[in-house]
Amino acid sequence: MTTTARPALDVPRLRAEFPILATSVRGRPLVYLDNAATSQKPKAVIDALRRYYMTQNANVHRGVYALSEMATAAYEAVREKARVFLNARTEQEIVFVRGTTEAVNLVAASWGRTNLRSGDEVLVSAMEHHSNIVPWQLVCEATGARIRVIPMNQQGELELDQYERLLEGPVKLVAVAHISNSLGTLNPVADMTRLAHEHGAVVLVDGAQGAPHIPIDVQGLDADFYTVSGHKMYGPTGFGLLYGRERLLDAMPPYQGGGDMIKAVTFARTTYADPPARFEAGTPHIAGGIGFGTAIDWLAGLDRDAAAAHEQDLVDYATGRLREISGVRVIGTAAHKAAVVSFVMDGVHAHDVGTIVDQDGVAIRTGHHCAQPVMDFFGVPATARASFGCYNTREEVDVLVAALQKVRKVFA
Ligand code: 7TS
Repeated sequence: MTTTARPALDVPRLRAEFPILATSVRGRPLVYLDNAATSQKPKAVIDALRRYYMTQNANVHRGVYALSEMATAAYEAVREKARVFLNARTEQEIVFVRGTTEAVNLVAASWGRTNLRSGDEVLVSAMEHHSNIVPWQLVCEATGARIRVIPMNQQGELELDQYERLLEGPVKLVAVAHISNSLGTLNPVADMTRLAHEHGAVVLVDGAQGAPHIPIDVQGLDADFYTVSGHKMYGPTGFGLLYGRERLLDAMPPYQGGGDMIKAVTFARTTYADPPARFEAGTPHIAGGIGFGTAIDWLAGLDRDAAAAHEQDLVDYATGRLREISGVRVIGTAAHKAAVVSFVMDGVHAHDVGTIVDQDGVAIRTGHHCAQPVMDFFGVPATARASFGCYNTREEVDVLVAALQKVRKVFA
């Protein structure tokens, strides 16, 4: 069952780089299948965090002493790495943030409050994570703009003809996930961006689940904004990126006020720094940024095509094996998917599924996955979700499936 041909990726060697994958949970080897929530971290990233605090720790952008200069250089070097990682044109287009949630809130608060007016429309897709819905609702409440939803079909694919129809309206911005965290759908964001631009709308792509799984080219996608959560791509928590087209960032007001984002301050008047500093008030997560840079280096050393093929194999394999279990239904069957398999089991709440498989050391997420509208659409309260990283294996899928067979017996 586990021996058919697989894409060439040296998974045992990869796994050896992740210390936590060698640990046990409840006396069983950890089977970590919750990578969409957060990935595990390779030793190189953990070492970078430790090295920073052991040898480089100082605040950035202010000291004249050697240690602060060293910390600043190490932190700022990450901006060029991030530029290359996303294929942005300039470092000025790379804003350091906490993650996708902060990135979307920044764009909604700054770009949104400046550019949205009563009567304008913001399009979000039916499969968005709450963090790509609620910030737009907040800015719509404040400006009188309104949200419209790009519908999806029963496979969990966006209805592109409906999307084109919606674009005929007074749409100012389209906010869409690159890859859905609850369904795994890979959306055709390059096509969607082209259509939006033809209608004069700006596009934000939520890349929280994109960047970990496929090489990102913001120029190729022609996205206006692209968001990254470092912790989902083998980096530390609390650090991510907002890519913004330079022309748009230049025209945007600050998001938060404080140190590091100004040119000059008097009580009468303050002038603001140019992007990206304008959007980076306060002491940042310096160690997180440096660790994130190491995660980018680590990914650069990975054969990303082979990793994507391996993850695709896991999705296909898991989908097939789950269908062998009576009463299991896969939610999200798009033709183009990545790294996520959501499912429900007849007569068993997803939380019970999660709790029982945990007894066998299997970590999966259960619940609404911060995508309640997706649950409503499919008429389920929750799903169980296995989500893969490059280090997962078919054998781990087999452990999950065996654990699910036990769930089936318990609830027979
Ligand atoms: N957008 C998508 C598509 C996501 O999957 C997530 C997190 C976010 C935005 C928010 O990212 P954050 O890094 O700012 O928290 N998704 C999940 C998940 O699927 N399980 O836990 C978090």
